[in-house]
Amino acid sequence: MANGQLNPGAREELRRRTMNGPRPMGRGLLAVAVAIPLILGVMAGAMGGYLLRPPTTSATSGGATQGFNLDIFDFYFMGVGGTIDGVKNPQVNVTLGNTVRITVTDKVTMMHNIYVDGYDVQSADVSSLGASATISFVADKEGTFAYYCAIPGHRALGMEGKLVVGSGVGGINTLPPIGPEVLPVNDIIRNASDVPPPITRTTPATVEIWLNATEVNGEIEPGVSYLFWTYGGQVPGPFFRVRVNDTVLVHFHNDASSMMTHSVDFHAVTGPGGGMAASMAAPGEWGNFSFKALVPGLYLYHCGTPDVPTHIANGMFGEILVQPDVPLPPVDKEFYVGQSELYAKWPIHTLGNQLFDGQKLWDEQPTYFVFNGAFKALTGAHQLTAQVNQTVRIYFADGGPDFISSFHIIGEIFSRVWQYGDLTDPPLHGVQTVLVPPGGCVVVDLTLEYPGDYILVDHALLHAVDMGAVGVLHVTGPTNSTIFNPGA
Ligand SMILES: [Cu+2]
Repeated sequence: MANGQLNPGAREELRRRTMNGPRPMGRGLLAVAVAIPLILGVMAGAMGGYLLRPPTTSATSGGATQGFNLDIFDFYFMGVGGTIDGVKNPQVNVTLGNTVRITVTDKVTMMHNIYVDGYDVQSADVSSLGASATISFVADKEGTFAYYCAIPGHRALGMEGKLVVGSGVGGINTLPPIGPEVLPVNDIIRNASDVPPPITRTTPATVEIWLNATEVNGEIEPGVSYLFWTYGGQVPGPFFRVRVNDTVLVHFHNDASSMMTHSVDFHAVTGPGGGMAASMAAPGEWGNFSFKALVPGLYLYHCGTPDVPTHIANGMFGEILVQPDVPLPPVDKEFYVGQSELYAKWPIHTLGNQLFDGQKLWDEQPTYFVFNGAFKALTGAHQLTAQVNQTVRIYFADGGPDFISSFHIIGEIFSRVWQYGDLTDPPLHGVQTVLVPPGGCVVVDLTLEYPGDYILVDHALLHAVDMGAVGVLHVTGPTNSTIFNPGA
């Protein structure tokens, strides 16, 4: 069972880092060797504020009381006693009108809890071996309801079972109301022009790059806030530029305010995990490593902390360009665009504070597709601008985590395409749409001959016009009726 294997791996990873972990290279922070329980304790304590709602332990009068015990492991529930004894994520059957009492006991040291859908009851978090918590509620709604661990990502990793009340048919199983909008929000939209200038150096060097993981409230669309997990406070993370054969010192820091452990896996790295294990850092920690940029190209980077798809979907990806010996042809403007999906609890356009929904991720049912973090982000104040007769280059990545992008610009044709971000081979010419896999990149050039608004889309058009993967390239300058004549 894959879920059962994940934890020993993660645990081993933590143990290894604790014993042999890298020493911070920068800003004078000291590496502190701490025992695993302490690391996990810090993580647990830091995540304590991440409850969907305050712990609920309601004892209400009902019929008879039915009690159940569940042991908690990473990442599943295990029935204890009675008909559920030894059953993984057991179905819990109760009689309509009875009082249900469920006690969960932590058999590991990672933080977990139990939440019951439809009844909106959540236990206190348990995070130490043998710690337990109990929920109690009256099963007054007939139907089948999910119970699961409400720590972000844990439901998707397999911590879910069913509560069947009465016949299990029907009943009220609606979403609780969306929370009020969390304010203030930060602008998490990465400006598409946020690209460092080309490297003009002609020989390799040692370069240092700095990356800070932060969890910040931003807007998916006006009136819809969401807790993004970011590199540097924006989505995608900062654009890095190095040169082939450079030695790159990566200074990865997980902000002390974070609730989660984070890391970074650079696809430009030749080495285990792309640096994921070497950079794994609990809140407030550093995880540093170096690598040699052996192969030119445009590469994705992303968080490698389990559950990885959750971390990417919440915003943790970016691009690093490894410039070739022979530079690409110069252009007038360069832009940076990253596509990804958002998986939200409530339907698209629901106003308020959205929450990540691990089940939607598990089911591969995104709520939004976005460029640079938010619904139709690269429009209005964030649109791309250029002039007639300019050449434009777009560095495009698909962070995913799960969907291919069919990148297209309505009304334009890519004059050069470095497919898959390969900068060693000659580009393609005259391409309308490029396929970009999750975990991949592409470099495209355009020449601009006629003014107007050119729309960047994922040409799986539902992803664009309805679900948000839209940008505008606003081109100003003189018209030319031999190129395009709207009145002919
Ligand atoms: Cu992360």
